[in-house]
Amino acid sequence: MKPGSARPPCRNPHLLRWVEKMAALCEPAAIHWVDGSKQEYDRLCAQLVAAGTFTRLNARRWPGCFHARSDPGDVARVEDRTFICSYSREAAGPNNQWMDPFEMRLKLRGLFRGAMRGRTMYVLPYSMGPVGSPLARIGVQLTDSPYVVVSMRIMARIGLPVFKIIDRDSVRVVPGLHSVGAPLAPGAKDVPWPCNPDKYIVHFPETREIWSYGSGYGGNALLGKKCFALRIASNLARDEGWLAEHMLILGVEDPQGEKTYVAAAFPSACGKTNFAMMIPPPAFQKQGWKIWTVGDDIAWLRPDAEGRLRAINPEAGFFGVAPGTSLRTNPNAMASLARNTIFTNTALTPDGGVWWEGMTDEPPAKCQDWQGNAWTPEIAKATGAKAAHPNSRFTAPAAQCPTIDPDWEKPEGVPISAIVFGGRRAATIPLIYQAFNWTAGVYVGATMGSEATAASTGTTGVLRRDPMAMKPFCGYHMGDYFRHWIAMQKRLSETPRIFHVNWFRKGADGKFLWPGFGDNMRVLKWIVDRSRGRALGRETPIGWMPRHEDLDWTGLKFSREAFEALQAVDRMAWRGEVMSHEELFIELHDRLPKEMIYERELLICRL
Ligand code: O2Y
Ligand code: MN
Repeated sequence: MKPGSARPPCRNPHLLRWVEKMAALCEPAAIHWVDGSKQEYDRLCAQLVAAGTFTRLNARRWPGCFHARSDPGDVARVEDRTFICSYSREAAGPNNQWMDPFEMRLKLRGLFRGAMRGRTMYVLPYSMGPVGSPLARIGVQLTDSPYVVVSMRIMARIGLPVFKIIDRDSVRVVPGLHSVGAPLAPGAKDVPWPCNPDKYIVHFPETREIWSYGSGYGGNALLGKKCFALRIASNLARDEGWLAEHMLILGVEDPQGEKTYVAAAFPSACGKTNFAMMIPPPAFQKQGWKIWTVGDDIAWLRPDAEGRLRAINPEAGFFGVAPGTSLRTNPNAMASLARNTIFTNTALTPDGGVWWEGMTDEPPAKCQDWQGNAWTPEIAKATGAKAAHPNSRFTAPAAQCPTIDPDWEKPEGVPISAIVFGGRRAATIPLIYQAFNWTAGVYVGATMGSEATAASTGTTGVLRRDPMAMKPFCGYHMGDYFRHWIAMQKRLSETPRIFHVNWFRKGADGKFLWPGFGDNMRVLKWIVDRSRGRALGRETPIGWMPRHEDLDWTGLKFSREAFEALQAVDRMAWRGEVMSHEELFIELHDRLPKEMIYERELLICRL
């Protein structure tokens, strides 16, 4: 170990050797073994304040909260710099950017050589899922970013309890090497957000490794989230017979106190966090309906000994989009982020608070925008400048959510009765329908699409096929992924029912046809009742649909005609839709399971 290193709190020889090798490559000035304690967190936050990376927020209004401003060139996941370096290009599939793993290793060795000079290398052990849960998996991230360490303390379970598991069970660990790619020359002054314009987010699926270079932001840098819990875990899941999915998990409690758990996959920026924390309409609350939150972004689903699909949220926090989050749209998120939260790229108000577009009806009279410039509503009017970056985020502990499910950390997970797919579609796709069976449901998920918004790189309004919301996250060939989904049915004694929702259908006047938010509860109730075999529906060419009388309208006037417009299946438009499925299938043809072709043909016949 380098001089000045603390003693490793871990004896695992593989881990010790790897840390030593990576330290020899990256040449950090010191090594810090992360214990995960509150004292360590406080020390690192104070260090980040001193470095100018963090601003401590007004302790009375925002207790325990910090604000960070990233480099303007490091504000989001970089899909075009993300690689799946499997041994063969075919294994990665056309859905991933591939590079020869030997070439990539050579490239990375060059980039990482001396990359941590002048910085501390943190050895950060983390558990995705409750520590010790049979569904949890362990990773160790080496990083030169203290911002990443404190963020990971919110987003995952980290530190000594994880080292203990590594020592006790000699479990296989997913190694992740991360550097912001900004070595410090002796005596050089650091910048508040070091990073490198050259970015590489690289996954080696066979060896389960992650190498991330150049970014300190979100999904690029907090390796437990998208890199491990989705891209690497999707490979683990395929090999081990489970599912690693881009899904929220919620529990619906009915007036009798019976809980039904639902997992839902919506593409990025389609309201997963809002849905996961939904507050039912007053009339439903009065009857005793309640929504419980298990997770807002990722679900690991595995059949138990009885063949029941069980799910855990592998994360421990929310990395939510700030703009649009308010007491009106998501009071539970607002309560979750009211303390002990890190805000990145939001605006900073003169009284030491944070603000973002949509947080309040009235903007502050003045503030500093996400880049530290003076911002006023007048400037915004004249220039269109946003106070907060559209992808600004809050990193908040999930345990602070008022609706966090009492069983959210249950080691065996919660039983899943329904799976919901959804996207942002202005036309054609009805509010809600149920797939006829598991394979038809896999087809529904495989062909789902969404009209692009700010968080992704596409232009607004352009339809992007995003199978199971996993396009940016499936760490292998999407055709093989569909095959794995189909095969999962055989492992299940009871298959969850599969549904598709679209909260975003618009009328001829360009207005949304559905009020959304709490009223989504009406749809969720039908989903729960269908999954429990106690609700009626009508058969249509695309699946089972509720009739007007099948939804509970208590407290909302929504006419039969309006509902029929929302649920209309326009056969001509659907034929166009099915034709466009072919584009996706052609792209995946070499590994597309036959079942997908059959399902498409059946759908065409029904239309
Ligand atoms: O831009 C980023 O790094 C964050 S992306 C993200 C964060 C939380 C949940 N989901 C996503 C996503 O892109 O799906
Ligand atoms: Mn996501």
